[in-house]
Formats: sequence, C-alpha cells, structure tokens
Amino acid sequence: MELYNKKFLVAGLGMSGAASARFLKNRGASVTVTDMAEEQNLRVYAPMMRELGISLELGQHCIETFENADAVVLSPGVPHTIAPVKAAIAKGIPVIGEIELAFRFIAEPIVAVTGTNGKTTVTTLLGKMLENSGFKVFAGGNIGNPLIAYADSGDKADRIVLEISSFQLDTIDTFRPRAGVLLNITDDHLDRYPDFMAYAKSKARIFENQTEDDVAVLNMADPAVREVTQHIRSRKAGFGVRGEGSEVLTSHPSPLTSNLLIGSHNEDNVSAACLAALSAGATKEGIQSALDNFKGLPHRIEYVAEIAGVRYFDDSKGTNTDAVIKALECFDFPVILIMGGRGKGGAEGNGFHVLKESVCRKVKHLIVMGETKEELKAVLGKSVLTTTADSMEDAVCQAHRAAVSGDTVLLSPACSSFDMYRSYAERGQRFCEAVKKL
Ligand code: UMA
Repeated sequence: MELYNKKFLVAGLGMSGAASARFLKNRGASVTVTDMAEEQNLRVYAPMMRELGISLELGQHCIETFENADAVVLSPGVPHTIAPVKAAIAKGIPVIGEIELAFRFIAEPIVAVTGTNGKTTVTTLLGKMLENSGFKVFAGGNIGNPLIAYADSGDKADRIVLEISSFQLDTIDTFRPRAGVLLNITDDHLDRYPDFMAYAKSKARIFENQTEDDVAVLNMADPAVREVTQHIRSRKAGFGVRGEGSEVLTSHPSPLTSNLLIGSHNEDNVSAACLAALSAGATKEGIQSALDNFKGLPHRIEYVAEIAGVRYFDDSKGTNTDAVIKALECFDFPVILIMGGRGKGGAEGNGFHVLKESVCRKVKHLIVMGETKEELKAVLGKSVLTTTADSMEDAVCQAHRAAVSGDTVLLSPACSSFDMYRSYAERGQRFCEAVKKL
C-alpha cells in the first residue's frame, strides 16, 4: 500500500487513531485526524498530533473531509455505517481499519482470537504459552495495545497474538491470521449491529481470507459458531462438544490442565489457547508452564478479599449477560450480585431476561445501579430481592449488610461502565477500594 504523499484521514482520536496517524505520518503520508469530540476532551492526543504536524478536525466529521481523502482509516469505535464513511465508500475511496492497515505492513505469523467472552484471557494465556516455548511474542489488538504501534516500532517478534473485536473485523479487507480462534458468540454490542446474525457474521470474518493452509480453532459446542463457520476454507480444530463434520486437527490436549482458572468457561478458554498454541508451534512444556503460572486477569472473576467469612469477587469485565451467567456458574448459592451500568442492547432493550434462570438459582440479593437499574429491576426484581444503589460504595455497603458468613459478593455488571466510569478497570478498582474500606 502506497503511503508516501498520500492524503490519509484517520477517524477517531483514541489509542488506535493516534497510533495509526503517527504510523502514517512517519511514512511520509499527509495526515488529518477527525474526531467528534471537542479539543477539551482530547487533551492527551490532540497536542501530540499537532506536534507531529498532523491536521485536526475536531467536534465533527465533515463529509467533504472524508470525500477528499485518498484513503480513510477507521478507529474501532467509529461505526463503518455513519454517513461520512458511506459517502467515502460511494466515491470508491478505500476505507479500512487500523488492523487492516497494520496487517499490510507485517509479515510475521499472526494468531488472532475473537469471540464475545474470554478473548483477553485466551490472548494473554496464548501469548505466555508461546513465550514459554521460546518465541518472542507481541500480544496486542483490542487488549489495549494497537497492532499499528507494533508495525510502527520496527520490532520483530516471532509470533503475533491478537485479540480482535467485531468492530475491528468490520473494517478488514485482506487480514489473514495463520490461526484464528472463535471462542463463542452471544448477545453483545446490539447497539451497533442490526441483529444477532449481523454481529455473528462479523465475528466469522476472522476466517474470511484463510485458506486450507490456515487453522480455525472453533468452539463446536456453540451453535452460532458452528453456523457461521460452516463454509470456511480453513482447517478446523474443534473444542467443546465435537460438532458434526468438523475436521479435528488435534484432539483435546487432555494432559494439559490448569488448576488456577475456575469455571467451565475457563476449561474452554484453556482448550482454545492450547489448540492455537500448538498450531503456532508451541511446545507441550511451554504450554504447561504457562498454565501452571496463569492466575487469570484483573477484573475477570478476580478474588478481592474475605471479610467475616464473606468472599468478594470483581468481575467488572463481565459487560454482557453471558459473562454474568458464566460468572454465576463458578459459585455456589448464595451470591449477592451487583449489576448495572450502560446498556448495550438495541431498541428492544438489553435482553436481561436471559439472566432470570441463573439469578433465581444462585442469587439471594440483587443490587442494581447505573443507567440500566430500572430495567434490571423491572426484569429481575420479581425473581429475587432487588435493591438499588447510587454509587459503588453504596452497593458494596448494601452487599456487606446483606451478607452472612459463607456468602459470595460478586460485581458482574452485564453492562459497560461508561455511564459512571472511564473504563471497566476503573469501575473494578472502585469496587475493590470500597471492599477494602469495609
Ligand atoms: N469517535 C468519533 N466518532 C464516532 C465514534 C467515536 O470520533 O463516531 C471518537 C471518540 O470521540 C474518541 C475516539 O473515537 O475520541 C475513540 O476511539 P475508539 O472508540 O476506537 O477507542 P480507542 O481508544 O482507539 O480504543 C480502541 C478500542 N476501542 C473500541 O473498540 C471501542 C479498544 O478496545 C482497543 O483496546 C484499542 O482501540 C486498541 O486497539 C476497547 C473496547 O472497549 C478495550 N473494545 C470493545 C470490547 O472489548 O467490547 C470492542
């Protein structure tokens, strides 16, 4: 792809956009960045861009700016369906995402992981497995370390391990990982997709450019995964229940086990990581040593403290209903559950009804907060004693009062954090701080 003297427009000035703009500028492109936010909300990246000689269009996305570019690079948070993007596409201007741009400048073998839940766990674990097998690894992508920053750095890894979101897959063109992993597909981000199938198909694009030489690691117990990968060309390596017609490349590496990751969903995560690691050349010793040392991720069903016989767990990263169901499965009754935040459902609501069965079975007291508290109360309030909280501190105090020795208090919001916090990590930290104050 020709960059020198070409007019590039980068849409979105977050982590991904800033890194893309810098990469392009360093290679002699003329770069403009556009962001809907005003300057005062872009205090980190706007001055950095100016210093690099990059033009800024802030507070708006002008159609003409898109139409005048030679190519457009979209940040994952900018939907590819907005009017200025459609206008550029209609004029034949290439519109790609940051992952696609980076891919065109990277020759190293890539293993990419997608799915609704477990992506970060599997990406991190897989990276460790390959590292412990003697490879130099770059682990990045949606995990919070843009691939384009790696391409810009001039570093050379032996293997690249990527967490890839559906937003990033929406804007690929030639992206082709040597191994792709699809962990599961359940409702999420329905505020950005017309329906579940559109979201599921977007996930399956991870295999779109693969051939028989590449590997697809698939959760064969997941009907949506099976459906959207029926016709892919890749060699299939299945985990979970073996689906009909799947060519199992490697059987479940049963001698490889983890004692540190709890819950059946983590058995799937371990299987997926093992299969992907083996396909990328990891050794059995490297895989086992990674499993022996991996204690899970922060804010992912993370143990916080035990106070008066009550155990507190932080699952702030549980931002959809499926994650909450899986988290509840890790615990015996009785759980005091803290939920709520910004919904990610479409016009028909956030689909909280799917939680009813698990909540009835496991939860003795539900505490709801954030923008979705009324909806949560309306949907789940008849199944379980439900109270509302104004803040994390209030929620944790209520949980503390309701708990007796032997209970578990779990923060697993089923929602994003952006109504009250900057990120799920900040929300999780607030929870931990409130618990420590008890
Ligand atoms: N913006 C616009 N126009 C729009 C929408 C947004 O200009 O129409 C602007 C915002 O004002 C903001 C900027 O875009 O200034 C933010 O861009 P972004 O949302 O793409 O965020 P980045 O900071 O670039 O982070 C992105 C990923 N964010 C999203 O996909 C929403 C990060 O994933 C990723 O770690 C990072 O790139 C590096 O690759 C985060 C995430 O929440 C963790 N991902 C979702 C998830 O995991 O569920 C998909």
